[in-house]
Amino acid sequence: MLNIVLFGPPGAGKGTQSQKLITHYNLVHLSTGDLLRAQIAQGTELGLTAKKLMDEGLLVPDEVVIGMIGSSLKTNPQAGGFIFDGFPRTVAQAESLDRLMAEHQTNISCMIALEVAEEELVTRLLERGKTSGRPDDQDETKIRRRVTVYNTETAQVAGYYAAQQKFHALNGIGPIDSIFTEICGLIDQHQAAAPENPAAATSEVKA
Ligand code: B4P
Repeated sequence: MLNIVLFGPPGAGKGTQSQKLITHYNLVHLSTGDLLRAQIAQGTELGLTAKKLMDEGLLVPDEVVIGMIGSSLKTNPQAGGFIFDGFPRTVAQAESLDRLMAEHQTNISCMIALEVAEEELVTRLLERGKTSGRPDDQDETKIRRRVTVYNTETAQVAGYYAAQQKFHALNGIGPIDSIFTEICGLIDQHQAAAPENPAAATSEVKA
């Protein structure tokens, strides 16, 4: 089973690349941002609480997003694999994801991080804000707060996967298709080196 964590600051291209990866590898896309926005659209109590935090560029509590991911895993028992987009964003979320994966007799294959400088992130998100209708994309102060939250609360999640030899970083600046090709190259190397693959004994993943 192929389970990818796509990682990076807001606007790095996680959602954009996820759309291409789910088609290419036949994966189920689990974006906590999309799940939260669906709750907001339905006007649920959870959505109302999340909206206040999201509009300010702050993280939603761990138990909320962990619960949503747990439910989504249960509702997709036939999935050949998952792409986690925007999750985990804290070490507590990463630990919970490992537990959830173990309950489903699987594990995280690798994390792929897209690296993009702050000024480019701000430019991209303000541009998206012209059409997305997302309040968190329309105000530069809030965008910069999201980047700060990423740097202070989320970036350390990379170390969690690095300790498991599952972390890979890529330059997220450049044509979307070129970045996609690079991500696929990393995933394909990982699959070739996976223990369940008979060719693994002679394959090695280059970080
Ligand atoms: P998300 O929905 O995850 O939003 P995001 O970080 O902005 O990423 P997104 O995937 O939408 O954008 P992308 O980089 O693809 O989170 C929103 C909020 O929800 C968070 O702030 C938080 O409040 C809450 N939340 C979500 N998950 C949570 C969790 N696990 N724990 C706690 N809280 C959580 O793309 C951005 C733009 O860049 C697009 O317009 C795209 O066209 C453009 N772009 C992409 N690649 C490009 C490239 N190579 N060149 C030029 N432009 C590019």
